[in-house]
Amino acid sequence: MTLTVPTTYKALTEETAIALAKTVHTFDPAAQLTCREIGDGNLNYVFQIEDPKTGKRLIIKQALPYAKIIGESWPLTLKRATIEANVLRKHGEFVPSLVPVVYATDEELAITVMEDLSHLEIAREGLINGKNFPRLSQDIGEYLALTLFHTSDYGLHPFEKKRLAAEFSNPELCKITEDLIFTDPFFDLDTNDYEPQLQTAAEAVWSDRKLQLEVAKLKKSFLTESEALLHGDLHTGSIFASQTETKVIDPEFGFYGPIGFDVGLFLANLIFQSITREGENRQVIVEDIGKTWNVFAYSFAELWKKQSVESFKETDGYLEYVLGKVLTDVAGFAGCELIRRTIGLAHVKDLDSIEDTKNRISSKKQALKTGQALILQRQEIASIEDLLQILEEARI
Ligand code: SR1
Ligand code: MG
Repeated sequence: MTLTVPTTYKALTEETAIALAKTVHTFDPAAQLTCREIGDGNLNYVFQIEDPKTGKRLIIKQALPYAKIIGESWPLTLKRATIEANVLRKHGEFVPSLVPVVYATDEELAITVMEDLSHLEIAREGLINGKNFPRLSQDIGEYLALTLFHTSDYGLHPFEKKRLAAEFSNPELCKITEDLIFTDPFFDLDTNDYEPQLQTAAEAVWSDRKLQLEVAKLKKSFLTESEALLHGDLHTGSIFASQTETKVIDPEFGFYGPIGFDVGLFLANLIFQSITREGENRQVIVEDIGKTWNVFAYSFAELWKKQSVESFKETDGYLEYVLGKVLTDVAGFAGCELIRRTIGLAHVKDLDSIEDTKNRISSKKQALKTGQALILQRQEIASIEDLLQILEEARI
């Protein structure tokens, strides 16, 4: 695929990032600003600018015209920078304390200037190091309920909802998800990446006809259900956290999709932790999984009762039907995320960083087994306890 990069686009350097920061923020004009490139994601550059005298900082994030994880052979639209900034702004209307402030954007340079969050740490890193974040499940449960309800037909006039769905059309980034989460890991393709010890387990995924049919159905939901403005890539690497704060970053995959997708991706990334931990430490994560769902479902139901614009909102059983469908989807989407992060192109450090080979392979096999079980048994899940039971039964 060829891509037209605007002639004015130029990749920032640390020097040009500083010059840019001076034009958009109120640093002292005489300040000797410093700059570090701190991006560790798959796609973008992230520059942190600081005035060492005052400690004042900001972030300039720049999209590259290709995927950093692969290189220039994988062109990628720069429009994702605008999508990301606009999702942050839209979600910020409903959860201002849970997303960074966007100070400025430049569409042609594909940059977003935003609040620095380096007093927090990436949740995935902390969790891998055995930390717990007491606010994480409460905050993410609320983030999910508020952002998803208020951008859906349950909370918006249909004209505004359809206007937003058009504004947040994000075909190129959705295609990555369609391929990397819903297609490639379920076929024997070169894009997949796994250790030789997982060959038999990977072949079992590729030859399971029932699993393929269920994944096809989940992919169809992702392709066709324009329910709410999703974050689109809500894993624990997209969340900054501390003991007292949570901030969701990086919604460049944002688009109108099925509500269960964001919830499912987040829960899957907690499930990786439930696989790698033991004893009490594991129990904390299991409780976080349950609490995230319960906070989400309770907050969504309260919003529905108090603010829904849907004519059928008081029809007996309708809210329960909607939340029941979301929970079924959550299990399925979480299952796909568990499988793709284990044998697909983009992995998670939670599993890859396990040094002991036997332990790492066994954890990866458990992730595959859990993913398959969640996808195949999702129609039987009537409560979060049922989902947690599936995690227990898949333990190796
Ligand atoms: C080529 S991008 C690979 C993965 O990184 C992003 O964070 C998304 O999860 C995507 O699937
Ligand atoms: Mg990201």
